[in-house]
Amino acid sequence: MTVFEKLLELQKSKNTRLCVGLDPRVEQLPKPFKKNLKDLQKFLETVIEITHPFACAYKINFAFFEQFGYKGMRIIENIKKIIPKEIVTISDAKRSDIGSTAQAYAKSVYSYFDFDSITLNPYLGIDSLLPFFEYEGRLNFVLICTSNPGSADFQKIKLGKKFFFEIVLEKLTSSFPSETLGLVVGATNPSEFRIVRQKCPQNFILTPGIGAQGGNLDEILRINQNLPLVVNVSRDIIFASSGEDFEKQIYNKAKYYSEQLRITK
Ligand code: OMP
Repeated sequence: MTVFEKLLELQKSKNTRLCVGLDPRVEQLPKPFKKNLKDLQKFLETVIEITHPFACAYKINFAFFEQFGYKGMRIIENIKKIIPKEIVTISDAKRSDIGSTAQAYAKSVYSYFDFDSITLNPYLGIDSLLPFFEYEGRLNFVLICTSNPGSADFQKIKLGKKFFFEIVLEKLTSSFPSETLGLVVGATNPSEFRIVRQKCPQNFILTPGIGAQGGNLDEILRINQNLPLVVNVSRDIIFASSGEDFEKQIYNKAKYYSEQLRITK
């Protein structure tokens, strides 16, 4: 079964499009935890235990682990093992490089860590992405229009009547089958989301930017209807509370978003 199929089936059976983002900050761990790496792992184990019934995917952002060197990378390995096998795992590593280096990056994420999916940066060109697409059945999420203000600097430059990101999108869709090509579009960009959705009704879109970044979920759901979508929420779920009640608040937030992201109401 491809990751595309795995994600679609799980979304149907759990009736949700929620991806929980595991972006831990040691300094923000809730009160019962000490501000060290051992407790950071314990915290993530608790988050997974509480949220897994509500999620179709987990997105692990490597930055929050890499900053601690090999000790952080070991936490990725440890928490990856406790994520239930049926749930899709996305490594948010935003990789790409010249072909031979990209091969090593792809081997790390798909062979060593054995993630289902990865986030990729397209700006080095198609050859920088190819090694990831050579791993059969995986779903590669390529950045199209990101949620940060700087997405205007390059992605939204107009070339004639088109945005630069539309030209990138056209090149990507003519290079890779839709079952292997996921697209990242920030929820803070509803009008750009509409353009991408019109051009690519078949591809999975991964949408971050809900919660802490203020994206409008209702608008994204209206634009998307029932086309393949997975919506990431990180801080607003995992750091729902800094106090003793953190477990209850994480549960409430995960349940809330899971229900908002039902496929059938
Ligand atoms: P919260 O704002 O805490 O929900 O986290 C958002 C997560 O999505 C972080 O891991 C970001 O690095 C990631 N992200 C964006 O916020 N915007 C983007 O355009 C793309 C991503 C991503 O590729 O996941």
